Amino acid sequence: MSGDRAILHVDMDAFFASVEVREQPQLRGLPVLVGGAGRRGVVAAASYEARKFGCRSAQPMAVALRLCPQAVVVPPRHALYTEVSRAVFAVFERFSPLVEGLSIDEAFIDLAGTERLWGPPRGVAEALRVAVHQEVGLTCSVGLACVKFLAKIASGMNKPDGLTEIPAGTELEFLTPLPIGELWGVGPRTQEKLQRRGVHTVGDLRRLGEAALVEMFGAHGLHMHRLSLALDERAVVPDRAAKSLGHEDTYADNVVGVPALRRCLLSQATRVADRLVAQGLKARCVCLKIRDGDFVTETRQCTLPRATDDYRELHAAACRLLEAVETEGRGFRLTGVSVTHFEAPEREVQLDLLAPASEPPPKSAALQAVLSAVRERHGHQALFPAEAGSERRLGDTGAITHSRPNEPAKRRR
Ligand code: DCP
Ligand code: MG
Repeated sequence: MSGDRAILHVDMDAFFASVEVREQPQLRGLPVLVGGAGRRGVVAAASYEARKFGCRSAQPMAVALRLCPQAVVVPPRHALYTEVSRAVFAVFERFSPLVEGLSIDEAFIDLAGTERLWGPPRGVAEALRVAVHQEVGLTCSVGLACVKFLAKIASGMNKPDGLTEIPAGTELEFLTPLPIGELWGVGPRTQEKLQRRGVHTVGDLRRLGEAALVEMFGAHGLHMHRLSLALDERAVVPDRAAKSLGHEDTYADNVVGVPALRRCLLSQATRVADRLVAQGLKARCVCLKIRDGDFVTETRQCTLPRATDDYRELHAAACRLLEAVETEGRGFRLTGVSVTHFEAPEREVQLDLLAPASEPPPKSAALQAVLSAVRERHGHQALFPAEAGSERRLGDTGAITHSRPNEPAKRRR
């Protein structure tokens, strides 16, 4: 997988049930159901022995017990599972700083830059599985691929206690026979619509083509088409890192009029771009924050057609957002530009090769990197776009914002 991204998706096997078996070794080898035993009880986790009888998570306990009357029912101990989850994530974090938790027992791990320390990705995946087993006493299943969604599909393929690698270059071959429902974001309604067009597998979807998919589903169609080509530019965003970054300024005197506001936004777009470059990130979503003299705050956001770290693209987006703000007769005490939805830049480069010729010239990326590097070394005023002007700012350095607006909803840790 050299030269490519290497992403692991790790998912613990029958997590709650396995923790209970670890705690009560007499349960090993038995069908175990963790969940409420009452009349309305639901199965949270079923051991693989219980699954042979058709028992599943989210099943009413009464149904599970009808399928497997000899199952041992164990009431859940959530505090214990949270503690074990922390121990498991601590092992993950030894292998890479780029760990993104999806739920209590599941994470993406980006192995970028770990090769010198840990060797090739497959070996890392094996070592991680051994470490989790030795140190926490549980098994997990791991998928290894060049993009997130493939790693996630792969981890489910050899459960429990499995390792599935999708070697670089075999992604399309792997995807072709898969049912479309395996793709992220392809729910029952989308599946039904596609099946009416004779699309059952990812290969069928690819053959249907981008134009037809966009016509049927808009942006979602484009997204599905890209997935069918194994293109998934989503970065592994570590939980500890910011999921948005931005810059805002509070002004000594209210800023009045669109030209002056645009200058403020240019200054902020430039700072945000510099920080994106410094962190090797590009962002797809731009957010404008603006507060008037009466402390009325408005925020607006938009999604860009492609991820960027270019101050001009960020500034243009912020100015478009400004057009939707009523500026007549108002003075503004604060403006801010922030970005979210980061993508891995190396993936972007690859996409550029496939993109139509209307993309900005590569010169722009090089220019942004040079400008950022100069400002990094000589301070922010060293190479500031002349049009940015110099509104008198208060709290100029303290206004860097970091937040995590995209905390995965499913997370239960
Ligand atoms: N969980 C729950 N209710 C659900 C699904 C899951 O309480 N409807 C809890 C119990 C699971 C844990 O979350 O043990 C992890 O969920 P998974 O979907 O990863 O399922 P398991 O880890 O139990 O099994 P698998 O081996 O399929 O991952
Ligand atoms: Mg699991």
